[in-house]
Amino acid sequence: MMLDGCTPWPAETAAHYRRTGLWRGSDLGALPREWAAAYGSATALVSGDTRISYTELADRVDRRAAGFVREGVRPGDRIVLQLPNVPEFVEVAFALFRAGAKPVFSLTSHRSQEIRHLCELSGASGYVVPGVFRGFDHVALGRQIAAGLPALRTVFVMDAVEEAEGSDGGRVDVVPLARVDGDPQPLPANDPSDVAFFLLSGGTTALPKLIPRTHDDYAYQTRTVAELLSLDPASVYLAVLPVEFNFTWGCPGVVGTLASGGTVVLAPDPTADDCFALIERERVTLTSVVPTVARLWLEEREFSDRDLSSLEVLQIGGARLEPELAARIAPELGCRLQQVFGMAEGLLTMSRPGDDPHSVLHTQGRPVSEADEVRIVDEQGDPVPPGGVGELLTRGPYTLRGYYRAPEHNARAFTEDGFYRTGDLASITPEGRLVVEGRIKDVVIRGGDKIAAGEVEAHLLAVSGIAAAAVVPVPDAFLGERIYAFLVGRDDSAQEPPLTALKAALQQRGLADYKLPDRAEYVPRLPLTPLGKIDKKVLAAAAADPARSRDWARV
Ligand code: OOB
Repeated sequence: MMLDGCTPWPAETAAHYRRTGLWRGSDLGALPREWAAAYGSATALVSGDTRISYTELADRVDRRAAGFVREGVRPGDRIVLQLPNVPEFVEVAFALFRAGAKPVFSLTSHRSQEIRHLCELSGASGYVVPGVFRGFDHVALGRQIAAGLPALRTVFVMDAVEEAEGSDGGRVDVVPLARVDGDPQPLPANDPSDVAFFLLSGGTTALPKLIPRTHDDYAYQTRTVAELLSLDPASVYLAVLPVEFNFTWGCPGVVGTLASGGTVVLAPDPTADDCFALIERERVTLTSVVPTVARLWLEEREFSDRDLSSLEVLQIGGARLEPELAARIAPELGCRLQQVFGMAEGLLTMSRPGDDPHSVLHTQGRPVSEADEVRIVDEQGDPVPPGGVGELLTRGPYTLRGYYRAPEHNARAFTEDGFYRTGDLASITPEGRLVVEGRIKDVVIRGGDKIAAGEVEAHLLAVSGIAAAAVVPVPDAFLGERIYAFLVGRDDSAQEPPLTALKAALQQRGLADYKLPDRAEYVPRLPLTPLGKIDKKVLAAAAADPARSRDWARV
């Protein structure tokens, strides 16, 4: 049974996935103990000078799970988890799985807008935070949100905090993670078909959506990708991107590496300095980055004498990888490139070890599962001729059937027969490899971060002086894309806030920094399509070509 508000796979499909051995009745909460039995004193996690063995990890997870239960966490509870790349992230996530609670993976860059929405949508009873991180006080945010959300009872804090009463009058409990500890106790097993945790959607709508990932589907995903990469106890994975990103958490990432008996090294940030040093020191064999980070690393490589010879595979995904950049990976970093196209919603495609060099540079490889179904369709939803470009639809054993608590959005985002409309444009080569050709969804992909245009527009409209707003991507050599906002001011042009004021106003509203427009331009009006919608194609073309005269603005 899946948590209320989720869409299960149809019973026959689920039975088929079980019969064919894809779904094996996994319980993510039970994994650390199973791994400890298999890999014992081997190193599971490395963070700074801290090294944690498999046995220690399982012990910590058991003690924390007991602690969460003592603090009132119950099976089915949703808990927003917002921690950086530290061992506590892994421990807390597995402890919550173990306690039957469902962590909602949020980004550390999320601020009050995102966190309040996630808490509200998920009905979270708890919020796990670092304390003050990169100058931002997450405890204060937790108190502030809890004041308006009675369901949110506890803020769990990684760093030591003063247990002073906050502005909420002490209604929310602020509990240091150090206190989330107890003698291990028997806890009920999880239903493998139930939600284990929620990932965030890159989104197309004004408010981010939650993606339920089940125990069975995620165990299947991580196992399949780990096998595809032949991971084993000698594998050392460097978690460079935030661990809560599906790419880092399970493609094969943290979970796939631990399931294989390997070592996960947590990088505090993606800088070449830090990461090259960790690759050298820990003899890292595999890591995954977005194209922007790969570009940074290539730029830094010539100035670094770090020994990167242990690195076997660099996975690159999350945004379009230019073939020019792809071609530099093997010669300049001395490792194999694996292209990864993926999404928090499920489907993953990857190039394979034996693939011919041309396809590794120019395609995003094949779906990782034999059971992944992909369709390329035209605007009417009809299949395009072989090799043609169209929207990519998919369903399969680890692709969601519905967002959490979003019936109306689900009716649009899925076909009647359960295919997820990715919003990506793709074609398939005669060899069955996917080539991402663009997208129809209204999203900016800035350095791998996904920004829903509608979300930023809604906030811009709330800024005084703005009558209309349209956000489009503009190509950028370093970040891939940046955020370009076209704005129509209210009557008086003296009232048009400049970019710095706009950014400040959006930050003031509590929007995460990575969603702030990089450029804003005022126009007399926004161009419309014949159907009366804002013509974003025209805007995107205009944004990309500053020299072009903006005739449409005067139409
Ligand atoms: C990954 O997941 P999300 O959920 O942050 O973003 C998914 C979207 C895709 O729909 C596509 O628009 C874009 O990101 N994308 C790519 C891409 N990989 C993802 N666009 C072009 N080329 C690629 N290789 O981004 C994600 C999740 C798991 C593994 C890897 C990436």
